[in-house]
Amino acid sequence: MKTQSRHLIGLGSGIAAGILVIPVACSPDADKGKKEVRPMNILYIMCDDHSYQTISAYGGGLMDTPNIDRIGDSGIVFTNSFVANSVSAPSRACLLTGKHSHKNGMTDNTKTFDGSQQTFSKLLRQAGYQTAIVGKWHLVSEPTGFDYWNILIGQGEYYNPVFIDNGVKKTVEGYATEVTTDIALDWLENGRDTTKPFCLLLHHKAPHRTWMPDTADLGAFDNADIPLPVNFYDGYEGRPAAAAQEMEIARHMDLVYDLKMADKEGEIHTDTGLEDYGRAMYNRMSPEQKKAWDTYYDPIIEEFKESGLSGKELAEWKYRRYMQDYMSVIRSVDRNVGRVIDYLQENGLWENTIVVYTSDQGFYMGEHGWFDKRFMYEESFRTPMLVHYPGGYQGEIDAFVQNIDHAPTFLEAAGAEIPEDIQGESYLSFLKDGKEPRDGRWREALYYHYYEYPGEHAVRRHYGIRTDRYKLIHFYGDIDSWELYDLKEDPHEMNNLCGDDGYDRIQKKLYKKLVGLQKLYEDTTALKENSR
Ligand code: SGN
Ligand code: CA
Repeated sequence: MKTQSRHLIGLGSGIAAGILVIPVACSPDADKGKKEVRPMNILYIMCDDHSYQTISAYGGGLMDTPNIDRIGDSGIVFTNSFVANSVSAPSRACLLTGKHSHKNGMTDNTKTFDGSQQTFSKLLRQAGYQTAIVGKWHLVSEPTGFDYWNILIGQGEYYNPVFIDNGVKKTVEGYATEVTTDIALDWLENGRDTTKPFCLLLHHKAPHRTWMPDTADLGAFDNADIPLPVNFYDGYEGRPAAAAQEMEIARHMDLVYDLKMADKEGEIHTDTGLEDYGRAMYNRMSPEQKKAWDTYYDPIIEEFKESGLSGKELAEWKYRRYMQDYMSVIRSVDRNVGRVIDYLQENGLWENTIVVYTSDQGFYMGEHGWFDKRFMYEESFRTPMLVHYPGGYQGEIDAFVQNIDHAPTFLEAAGAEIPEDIQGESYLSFLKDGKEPRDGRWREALYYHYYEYPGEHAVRRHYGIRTDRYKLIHFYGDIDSWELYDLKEDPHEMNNLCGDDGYDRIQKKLYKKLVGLQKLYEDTTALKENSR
C-alpha cells in the first residue's frame, strides 16, 4: 500500500481520535488553560448512483465538479473505495450497520430493513450526538436512531417530491436536489441543538434513473466532448452472466422513459412497458417547469423523429443523450454540495465537521455498453469517496476502503466504542495523518456479495474477492460460472482468465483467500455455493 501525499499540513496538538479540542472562550480564571473537549460533527453526503467517472477529482475528463472537489482538496481523495453489494437499499444497510448484507439482512432492494438492529446512528446518539437524515432512505421501515428524519418515499421524485417529515407526508415544490439541500440547511440553521455535536446524513436521490436534470441545467452539456467508452461494443465473450444482463443502453434503455422522448403527438412508442411512467413523470411538473422542459426537449424530440436513426447510430445517440442528462443532473448536485460547504464555512462549522462525499454504488457510463450497476466489475463496485477532516491529512489514499467502514470510523471519531460485531474497519487513522490503521495491517482484499436475482436488469447472484491486482468472481444460480481478471493487464475486465493454465496458481491462491474472507465474515450461503 502506498499513499501519495499532496502536502501534509501541521496537525494541531488537540487532534486525537477525532476529538477536537476547542479552547473555552469565557472560562473563569480558575479554569484558565483548560480545554473543552468536543467530538467533531459529521456530515455524510451520499448521492444515489454517482459514478467516480463524473467527478473531476478522479480525473475522468468528462466534466468539472468544482464543489465536490473542494472536499478532496482540503482532505483526502480515496482512490480505492468500494461497496459490499452494489445496489441501493443493501448499500444503505451496510452503511448504517457496518456489516455485510448477510449479517444485516438487507440482501436486496425487495427486503425491509430491520430497524431494531444496531446502527451507528443509534450508538452516536448514545454517545451524545444529535442525529438526522434527509433525503433518500429506501429501507422501507421507518428510520430509527435519528432525532430528525425527513425522507423521500422509495426512490423519490425529481420534480416536486413528496417527503415524509418525521412521519408526516408533504409535497415540496421544486427540484429534488435543491429541495433536499434546503431541508438539510434549514435543519443545520434552525433544527439542531447547538450544545451537541451533530451527525447529518444528507442523501440525494440524484443522479438515479431517469436522470431528470433541473431546468436550470438543461443543455449544459450539449457541446461536451463525450467519447464512447473503449468497450461500449462489448460482445461478452467468456462471460455468460454479463451476456445475460438487461441493462444495455442499446437494447434496454427506453426512449420515452429514460431518454425523455415523450412527444406531444404520442407517436413515439416503446415496448419495455415503461412508456407510461415516462409520461407520468413529466406530468408531475408545474406549468413553469414544463415550459422550460419543453423549450429544451421539444426540438430534440422533433430532430430525433426526423432522423430515423437505427443500429449503431441509434445506440450512440442514446449514449450521448443519456450522458448529457446524467451530467446535467450532477451539475445540480455539485452546485448544491457547494451551498452546503459554503454554509459550513460561513458558520464556523468547517473547522469542526468531518465531511464525507460518496455514492451508494458506482454506475456504468456506457462501459460494456451499460447503464445501471450491480456487477462486481469495477465501474459499479467502486464509489467516489472524498473526505474533509479538519486539521487532518491532505492527499490521495489508495488503500482499500469499503462502505462497511464508515460506521466504525464515525464511532471512533465520536470517541465511542466500536462493537465487536461490526465487520468494517475504522479508517480514521488515514484521515488524521494518512497512516494505515492497525499498524500497517490494513486489509489487502475486499469481499463482495450481490443477491438480487431474479430481478430488474437480470444480473445474476455473485460473490467475489478483489486484491490490488486480481479479481475472482463466482456467479451462481441458473448461470454457474467463475471469472478471473488480471486488472493490471485487463483493466476493462474483458478477458476472463478462469481455466487459463498460466493463471492456475493465481486462481487457487485467490480462491483460498476468498474462502478465508467468507469464513471471517461468516457468509454461510456463499461458502455452500463455492462447491455446488
Ligand atoms: C429502479 C430502476 C432500476 C434500478 C433500481 C435500483 N428502475 O428500480 O433501473 O436498477 O431502481 O436502483 S426504474 O424504472 O424505477 O427507474 S437503486 O439505486 O435504488 O438500487
Ligand atoms: Ca443507487
